[in-house]
Amino acid sequence: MELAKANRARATPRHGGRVLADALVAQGIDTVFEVPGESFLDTLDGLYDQREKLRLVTCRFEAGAVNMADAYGKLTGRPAAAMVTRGPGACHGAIGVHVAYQDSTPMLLFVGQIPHEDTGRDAFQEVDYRQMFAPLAKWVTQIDHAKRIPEVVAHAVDVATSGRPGPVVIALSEEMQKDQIQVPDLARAAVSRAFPDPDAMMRMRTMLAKAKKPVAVVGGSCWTLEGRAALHRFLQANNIPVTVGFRRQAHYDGTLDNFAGDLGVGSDPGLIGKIKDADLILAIGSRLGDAVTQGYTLLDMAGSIPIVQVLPDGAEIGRVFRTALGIVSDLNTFAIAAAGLEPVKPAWSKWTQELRSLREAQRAVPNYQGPLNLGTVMRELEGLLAPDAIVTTDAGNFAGWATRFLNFSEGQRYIGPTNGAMGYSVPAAVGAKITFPKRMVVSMVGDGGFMMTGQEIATAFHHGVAPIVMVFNNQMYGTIRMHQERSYPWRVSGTALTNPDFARFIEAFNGHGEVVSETTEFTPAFRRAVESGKPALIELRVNPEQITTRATIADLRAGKTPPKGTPKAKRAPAGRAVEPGKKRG
Ligand SMILES: Cc1ncc(C[n+]2csc(CCOP(=O)(O)OP(=O)(O)O)c2C)c(N)n1
Ligand SMILES: [Mg+2]
Repeated sequence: MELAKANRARATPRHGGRVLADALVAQGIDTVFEVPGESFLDTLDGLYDQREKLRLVTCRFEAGAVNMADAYGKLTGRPAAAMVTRGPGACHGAIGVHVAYQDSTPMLLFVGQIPHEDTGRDAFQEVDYRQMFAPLAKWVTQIDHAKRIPEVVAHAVDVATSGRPGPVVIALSEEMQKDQIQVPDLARAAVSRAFPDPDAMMRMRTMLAKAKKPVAVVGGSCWTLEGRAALHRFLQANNIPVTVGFRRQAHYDGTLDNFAGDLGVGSDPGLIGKIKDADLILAIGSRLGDAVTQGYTLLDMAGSIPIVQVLPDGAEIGRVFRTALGIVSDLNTFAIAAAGLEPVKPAWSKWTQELRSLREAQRAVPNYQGPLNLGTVMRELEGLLAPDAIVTTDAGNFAGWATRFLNFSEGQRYIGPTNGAMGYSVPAAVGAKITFPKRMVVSMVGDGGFMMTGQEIATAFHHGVAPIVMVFNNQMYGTIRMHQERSYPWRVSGTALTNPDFARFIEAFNGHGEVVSETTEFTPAFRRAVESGKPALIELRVNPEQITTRATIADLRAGKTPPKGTPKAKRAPAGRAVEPGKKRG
């Protein structure tokens, strides 16, 4: 109604930039993350007029801006917009499009484009975005005529949020943003959510009733509060052991008795072994990708363990592993329908207990070498996180500490790049905190990942929000060092790092810095970080020898002979002794 009135009352033409800003508002977008460029001055001007309704977040790096938009999409299930300039801006931002694509996050990315009349001249910063983003985005388009703006933006939102959600890239020809036109705004389409076929739901129930060892694998995006609650009701009522997919850790309440842990990188080998004994897999929202299925080996492709796979896009069902039953549905409506089914009489309580006890055994903290026990730190963090805390993660071995030792409870969220992109965590935390300023937001990141996009902490200061960043500093690209030691033991090549003083880095912004070298220092440091009310950084001085939660560098080298020419001093298995990096002080 309001829109119709505004359309009738609008007597004067608007420039394309303003039409775009109005179209975003009309489609329910409320946040734009951007790094400016002269290619979209008119759009920035349009956003100025809509500043009451559109929060404009000025970022420091396009990858950061797009990752912030991804975090917004992951946490709300709705798309945010990101805006970057042509050529270089689009290239920097591309990583975030890849994350959103692989992670099924709804998002709109606007790219300023060169003047249309110069197309094909290799003009300044010219790129053909339809080609560049073709394999990265769900849809790529370009607006060359301002009168098409409302239509394209409306369709872009529909594409980004329907079926398997994903990113849409929209290039904006420079001159059409300046055109003065009269065009009505378009309302949001009222599209109902796809419901599961009731017959398929009954078939699933029958399969479940026959099973003796079912396992659920929960993943996917755009879960609502209602959908999550229904999912928990269904899985609890049937006492089904629940695993979560890679970087989807908080999709299920880890404190419940049927939570069995995560399937991903660095997961419990005991749990992975047990999945092979299952006689029914309920893949709810999980694409059963290579991280979850341990490089497509966990299940066999012919489907000897029957798989029920629930996804919003039928084309994704059974993509690698043949399914016994595919259910095309919005995940939330599926969960609501599943919760409405009469529970079967589960005959597998021992099986559920067995899997749960594996999880509990994994959470028992070993006596790790060195003064800082990260297992204990994670267990303590569990008690320090607010009930509605949001934890963001990066790619890297450090991430294994949280997934192994920390149980997330129902109100908490955990987001990270399932596509394994480093540099995600800090911008995601800034984006999360801007989206939910009242919630505690904690970023976990390695020293490698932090130095990729840690400067986005400046955006937190600029917008007055205070996330807490935990930097796991092992002075190396630890994950790659791990692979290196497995394939080429003792030959450390291209993986050692020299770092700044991280605490002083954040203090340079007038933020709060902490250094934690010993286990007992962590809890007070975290509390001080929270109490400071400022963006905070806690550097965790990690023992580089402890390369994963389960292995030391010495373990990786065990049984192997040092290659000829390895100096005597380096033959010793200790990571600290061999790492050429500086002594930490
Ligand atoms: C953008 C990007 N570049 C490179 C890689 C390859 N890679 C995966 S993990 C990793 C090392 C991560 O180092 P760090 O952040 O310090 O975490 P750690 O593994 O040491 O805990 C690298 C280089 C990647 N996944 N993403
Ligand atoms: Mg590292």
